[in-house]
Amino acid sequence: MILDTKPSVIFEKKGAVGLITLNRPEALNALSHPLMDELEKAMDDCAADSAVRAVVLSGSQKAFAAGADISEMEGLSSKEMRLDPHLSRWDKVSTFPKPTIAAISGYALGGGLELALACDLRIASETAVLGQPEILIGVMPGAGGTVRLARLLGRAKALEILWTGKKISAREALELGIINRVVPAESFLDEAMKWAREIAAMPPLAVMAIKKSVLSALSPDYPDHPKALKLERELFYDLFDSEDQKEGMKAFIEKRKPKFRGK
Ligand code: DAK
Repeated sequence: MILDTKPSVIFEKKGAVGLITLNRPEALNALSHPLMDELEKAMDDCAADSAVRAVVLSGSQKAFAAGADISEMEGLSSKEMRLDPHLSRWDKVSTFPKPTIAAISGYALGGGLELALACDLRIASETAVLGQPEILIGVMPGAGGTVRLARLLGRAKALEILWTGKKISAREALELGIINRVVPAESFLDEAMKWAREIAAMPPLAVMAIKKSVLSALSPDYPDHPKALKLERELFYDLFDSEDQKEGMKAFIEKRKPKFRGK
């Protein structure tokens, strides 16, 4: 028997940026269990490596990801779905401490869009097609799609997308605020890498503290502003114990470029 050993995820370190590429072209990068296992492993590698300061998550020109693998879910009961370890792997992306950018080309549907929504920033090729078509196969988003779209878009727009399962163009997604930028198809990955390198060049402690504070402001655990603002302030104060804060402010005063060391 010949085993298929082709990786479903390709992980490359490109300077300070970890590039994670979904690689199941035969299924439009449908998020199978093996793929999600490999994705989790790549995210763990990025988290553990202090040289990696930002992550770009991408697919192919044709598909970022066309959703969870329908063939894996099709016969499962709700009890079996509940026992599925899939969910923790999704949390890994949404709670990842370093900056994450989804570079979307082609289809980002269902779980594919949810994966992109779990990232911090989204950049899309002008050919990108987004949507939550789960309703069209009798279910609903299960990995954050309803929550994140509701937060991003408000009730009416979110429900329109979720109830119709319609496909949304990159331009429409930009207007709605689902994605940050639309770029030409041929350069979507270059643009994402460029953006990631810019963020990776920022002082990493401040980058991560800002992310932590923004996530806390949006978290159900911190629904009221005073708590979120308190955390923000604490994180802000903490940074004053860092060498990077000293270097950053000193460099400003001395009118030179700061040299940040992540300490
Ligand atoms: N799953 C499995 N295979 C898929 C797939 C998917 N989501 N999407 C595409 N493929 C496969 C097709 O079956 C086909 O395989 P072969 O027939 O060649 O073997 C191949 O990819 C090419 O697809 P098409 O022939 O359909 O290509 P077209 O260009 O004609 O159409 C399409 C492209 C993207 C419009 C179409 O493939 C499509 O509608 N795909 C399904 C999109 C969809 O419904 N996505 C939502 C799936 S449900 C959870 C976590 C996540 C989720 C839920 C819970 N928990 C942690 C609790 C997520 C759920 C979902 O995403």
